[in-house]
Amino acid sequence: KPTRFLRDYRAPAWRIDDVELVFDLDAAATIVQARLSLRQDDAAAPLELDAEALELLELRIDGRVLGADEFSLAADRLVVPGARGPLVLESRVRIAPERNTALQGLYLSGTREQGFLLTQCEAEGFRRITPFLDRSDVLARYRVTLRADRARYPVLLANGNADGAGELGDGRHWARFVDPHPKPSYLFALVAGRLESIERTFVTAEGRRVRLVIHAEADAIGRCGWAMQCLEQAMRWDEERFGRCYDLDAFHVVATHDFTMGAMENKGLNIFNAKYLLADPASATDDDHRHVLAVVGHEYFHNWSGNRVTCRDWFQLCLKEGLTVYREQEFESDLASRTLRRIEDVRLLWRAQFSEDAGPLAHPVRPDRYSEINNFYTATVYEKGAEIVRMLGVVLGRDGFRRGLDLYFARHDGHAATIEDFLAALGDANGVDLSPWLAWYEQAGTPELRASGRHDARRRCYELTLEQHTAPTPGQPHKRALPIPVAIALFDAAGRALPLRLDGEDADTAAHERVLLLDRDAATFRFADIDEEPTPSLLRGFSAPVRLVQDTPPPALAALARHDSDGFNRWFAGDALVRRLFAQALAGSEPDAALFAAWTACVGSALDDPGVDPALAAEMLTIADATSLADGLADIDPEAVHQARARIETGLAVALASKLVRRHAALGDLDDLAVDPATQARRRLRNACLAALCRADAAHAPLARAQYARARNLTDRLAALGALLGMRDTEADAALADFAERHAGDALVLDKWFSLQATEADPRACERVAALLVHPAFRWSNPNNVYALPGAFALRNPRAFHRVDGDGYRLVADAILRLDALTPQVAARLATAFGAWRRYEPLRRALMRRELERMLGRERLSPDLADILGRSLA
Ligand code: HT7
Ligand code: ZN
Repeated sequence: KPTRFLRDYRAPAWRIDDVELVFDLDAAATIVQARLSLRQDDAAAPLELDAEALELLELRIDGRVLGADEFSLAADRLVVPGARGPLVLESRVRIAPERNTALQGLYLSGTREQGFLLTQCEAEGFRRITPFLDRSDVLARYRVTLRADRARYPVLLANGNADGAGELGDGRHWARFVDPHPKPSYLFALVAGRLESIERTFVTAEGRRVRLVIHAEADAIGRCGWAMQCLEQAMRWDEERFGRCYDLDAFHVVATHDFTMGAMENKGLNIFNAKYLLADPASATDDDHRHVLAVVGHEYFHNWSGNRVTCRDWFQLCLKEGLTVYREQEFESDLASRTLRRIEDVRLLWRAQFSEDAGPLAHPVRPDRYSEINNFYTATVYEKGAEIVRMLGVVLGRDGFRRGLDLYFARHDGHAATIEDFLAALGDANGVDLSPWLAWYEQAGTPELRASGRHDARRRCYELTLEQHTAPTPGQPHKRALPIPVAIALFDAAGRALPLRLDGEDADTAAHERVLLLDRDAATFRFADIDEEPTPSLLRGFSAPVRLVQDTPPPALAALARHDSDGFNRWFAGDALVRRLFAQALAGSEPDAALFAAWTACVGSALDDPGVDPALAAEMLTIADATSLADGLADIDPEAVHQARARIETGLAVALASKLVRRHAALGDLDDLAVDPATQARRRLRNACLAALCRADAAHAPLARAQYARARNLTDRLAALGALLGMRDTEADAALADFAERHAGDALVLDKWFSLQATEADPRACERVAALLVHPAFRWSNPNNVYALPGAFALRNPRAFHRVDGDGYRLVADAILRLDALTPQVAARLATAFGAWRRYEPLRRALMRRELERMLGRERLSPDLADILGRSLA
């Protein structure tokens, strides 16, 4: 595919005001009739429509059938050179949903006999349904009629409000939908098939009665209750926190097992990967329950941040995704544990985004070029995009941010907007110029923030010097200084937060926590009235997505890890200690005994203190993963990273064994089936204790065996199985077999079983994965299976993937090539596992490069995969 550039953006030459679609649905051959009312804004521009994988049966303009010489149809484009607007274009095309394994456009979920039809149109799938101006700045009103065999497709759904239904004879029926809200084509959706549903009524703050309907196949409908509760909570929360109400008579949600991503926010008809919709304690873990809450919220929140106000073009993808991830994070933080959500988000940012930013696939949050847009649904666009919104929230404050968002929605409702529009609305509502923040969207790479403090006893002040530096990334050799908000508190020796008054400020206004803005390469902030050397707590709540390098001595970090009033920063300080220990272990030296003792004492005190949130204690016990610990390293030897990490992790467990036994026992009597945040937090801690104990000493195996045998929920059963597998217990294989038998036929649970084996930090996981690829429950055409097995192996098992004999690389490269012929988007996602190849030691580097070149040398690669491989090797 040719590269597209942001700088080449032109407003559409033609626009579509109204769309009428009629579908005659059938898995083998569906006929789509479209009637488009087109307007011409640029008299010189020919009519060019996007069209892919369509068999064109007929084309008319203003009722007249066009002859073959009046238009041309190439691989991706339908051109009508002589057309002059305004006009009505009618097309009739045939498509084959059951042969659509790319899962974009109209496709079949499940089998021809049992499955159902559905669509996925973001980003460019609508052009695989009908010829169209398939770009997000063409907003049209849709009227859609679905016709199908009633017995085979009893449920018919499309966006908008229902507008009639009836019989057609021959056992066929029809249903019509009208969507009053103009929308871009990527938000179009239809669903047809045999589905069951659950339903509730929701009355919005504006008084609208809305039918909430969740649809799933018969064997899954019993697991939709949790998602319904989450949906109601999300709708209420968006009204209360952001003043956003729902705007149609019905909101439909559908679960499918065949989906390349998490879910899709189609207007009034969200479609979900079953993994993020179905949940009950027997078949979903606590984490799954929280993910359902977050994803249901995320898709619902898109109704405003994405649908009512959409993106002008795909370069602006972060406009809807960054903002919606931020809204989702706030939703979960308000409803469950804010500290836990923040720790998890930062862990994800470090693991997925910082590493993306450090390699050849690095790109700005708003890319300025792309060849395949599907490859830009990345951690950078989503997670770093959300971090930018969070920073704006920090500098504007809660009320200022709300004012700004209100103005953004009011100004751009029903339109397609840009990042500049977003910053202008937030700035205008608060009387500030936010244009310097554009640099965060335009510049790739993770800034390094250096902080050094100096206490001046004579002048009773504390000087904090902050410096920023961003290393070059592909295509961006020189970096600008960014505005970096640094939330800070200073603690005295007794752990009390000190009033923070900068030199020259009024004494009365001193707050105990404040935000410093570093908006140049370096700056020094001088705090007055500081009598003794304070302990600085920096970047509180992780106020900016930077790599913090601080000169805070270990005893001060240990003090923060014990007493910081910000739960996130307690964990953050503990993590800083872990990283220093890890650096020593990796260098081959014995970890500093005092440092080790200080760290284990912090974790131990979190374990002992009943006043500490158990979720925080669990996180303090769970050290950073290998990918995140290797952040910033060159010539990585994954085996050495594994050994160094294991040494620290096991050392902690051994040092705290008696405390772990005590806390594990004390947490013994939890309600097995409760999923409220408090119970989840205690269960999390209990399972973190179990994992640590099993790591410390094989003598604890009976605890894991007993938990496996007794478990009544999936969280406990899976945690016990993981512990047995990790310690290579003699009963691990029997437990694995038991688990597979117990959950046979449950695809989502078996995916966890696949993942557990694929991510076991043992080089032999490679052979295990190879064997599981022919397991009857594994299907190459199912993205969840692929992400759970070869995907988990490639992206979450660095020790085995990077096996020094290169077998891990070969296994994954073979899988990618096989997948590319089926579902290119999934193949491309897996191929990102090779992206960081230049950061590894010479042998691995050569082996990875060889596999990249082998894949790139294959004929007929998809544009998706060719793009990732080409950029990786550039
Ligand atoms: N907005 C959704 C994106 C999405 C997608 C993109 C490309 C191909 C398939 C896809 N399925 C869903 C997801 C979201 O809510 O962020
Ligand atoms: Zn989204």
